[in-house]
Amino acid sequence: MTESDVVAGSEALSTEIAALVVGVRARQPRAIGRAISLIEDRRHSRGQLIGELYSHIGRARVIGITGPPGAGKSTLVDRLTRRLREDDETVGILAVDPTSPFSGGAILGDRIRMQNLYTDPGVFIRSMATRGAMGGVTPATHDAVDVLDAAGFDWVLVETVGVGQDEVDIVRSVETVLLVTVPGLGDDIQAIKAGIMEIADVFVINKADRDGVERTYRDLQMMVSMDEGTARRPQILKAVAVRNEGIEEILSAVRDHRRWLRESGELAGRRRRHLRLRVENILKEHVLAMAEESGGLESALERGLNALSDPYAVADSVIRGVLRRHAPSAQRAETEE
Ligand SMILES: Nc1nc2c(ncn2[C@@H]2O[C@H](COP(=O)(O)OP(=O)(O)OP(=O)(O)O)[C@@H](O)[C@H]2O)c(=O)[nH]1
Ligand SMILES: [Mg+2]
Repeated sequence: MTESDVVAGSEALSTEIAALVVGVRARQPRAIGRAISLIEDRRHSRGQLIGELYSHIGRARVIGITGPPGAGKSTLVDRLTRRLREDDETVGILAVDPTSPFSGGAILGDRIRMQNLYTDPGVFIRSMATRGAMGGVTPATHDAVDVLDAAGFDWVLVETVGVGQDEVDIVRSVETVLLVTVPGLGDDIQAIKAGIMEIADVFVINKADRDGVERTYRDLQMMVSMDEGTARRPQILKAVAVRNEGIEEILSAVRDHRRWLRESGELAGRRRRHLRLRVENILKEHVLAMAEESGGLESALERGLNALSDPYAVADSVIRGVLRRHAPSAQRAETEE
């Protein structure tokens, strides 16, 4: 991102973006893919793209599928998608792997598992690679969900691996969070508890063909009943994704949850929290870009390293630099002092 990118918010809609918008709205896979690439590359025009698409979003049911590595998330996504396709519902899928910089293998695995779906025009599948930079993968995922929503997919399924803060932030943008776990992961439940537990709307114990299902079920039930903080006690379901068992129940739990969100008024609160998170992320990214471009971040850091400034003074001087460049009135006030 360059400085002119940062300040050129109001420039005319480029022909490239205009064409992408038309393509996305027509649900053309190539246009959708290019739109998501533009978002991933963090091109400044992504703001324009989202701006153009924004009046068309809000129709898709956005479901997050998260949980430990290998729990069967992709298999579940595949089976849920097949079931939805039987009812002619269209599905956009985002597989996000923010934790591993080497997600190529996992993505390949997903491709093989979901092979048949790749040729179905009612399904779009996209893996989103990791981004190390601050404000990286989370805003990109939110934007990509918007693209799929605006493309008119009835459902958007977002798969994320792991239980870190990135995942929590990603799945916060969805309507319903499915937390997939497997039998016998005693310690795992502790990990889940620490991280993502409070945002799970439905628990799925997958691989219920394995030993220890009942134990895990009881553990989860106990954990859920002890949590006073949640507005609604999450449902706990069992599934054997490879045998297509429990899929119907999961979809029905998702529909129940969606109904509750609307009837309880919880949806409005979630939307507000989500918007705040998203805007905060964009702000951080923009302010940092401005600091690098016009606030003299690097030279201010140099002074900090030479012990001439403390970190607060470095940050202050960077902010003053940004203001001098971007807000003429602030500059005037400062010179008048
Ligand atoms: N026994 C059994 N195996 C399953 C079940 N569901 C999935 N698997 C297997 O578990 C393995 C991992 O499945 P994935 O769907 O790739 O799991 P994932 O959670 O998407 O994995 P990552 O994306 O790598 O975190 C595969 O070999 C699946 O065939 C199930 O219900 N029972
Ligand atoms: Mg997977």
